[in-house]
Amino acid sequence: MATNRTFTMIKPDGVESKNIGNILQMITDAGFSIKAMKLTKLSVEQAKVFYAVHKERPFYMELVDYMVSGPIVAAILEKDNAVADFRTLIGATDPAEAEKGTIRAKYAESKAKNAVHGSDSDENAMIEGEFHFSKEELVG
Ligand code: DGI
Repeated sequence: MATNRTFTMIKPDGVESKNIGNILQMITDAGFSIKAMKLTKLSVEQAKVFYAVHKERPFYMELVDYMVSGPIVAAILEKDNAVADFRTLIGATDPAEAEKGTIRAKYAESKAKNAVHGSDSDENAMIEGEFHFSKEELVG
């Protein structure tokens, strides 16, 4: 995946709260184009692999259980400086600390139920995008 791409998920709380449309609108208004997208549900095995970097953290199983608790929307997004600009758009992990106007400030419930995921590096964007999508599903 090119370095002007990032990977995102609208997490179960973002779907449950009926904010898929609002969140996608914010993403496209900010200049990102959608290169691949799907509504899906992670298995426990997939969530464990996806969040393996956090496996030593005390909240790991809570995070895995939460991420499989309902459907998610996974997407690959493209824009210059995609990873950093998307992290700015979503705001801090804890919505109480997220800048006003960010996706998490507007739509997240808590540090655990924080509405969206955004890759934290170009390398992880590529790994995470390829984890969820085959080459044929990249249509943009
Ligand atoms: O890159 P971020 O998603 O902003 O944050 P991160 O890489 O530090 O953590 C990954 C995810 O793990 C985060 O989006 C939500 C979850 N998380 C972080 N801290 C906690 C947490 N989940 C629970 N249950 N409790 C936490 O303290």
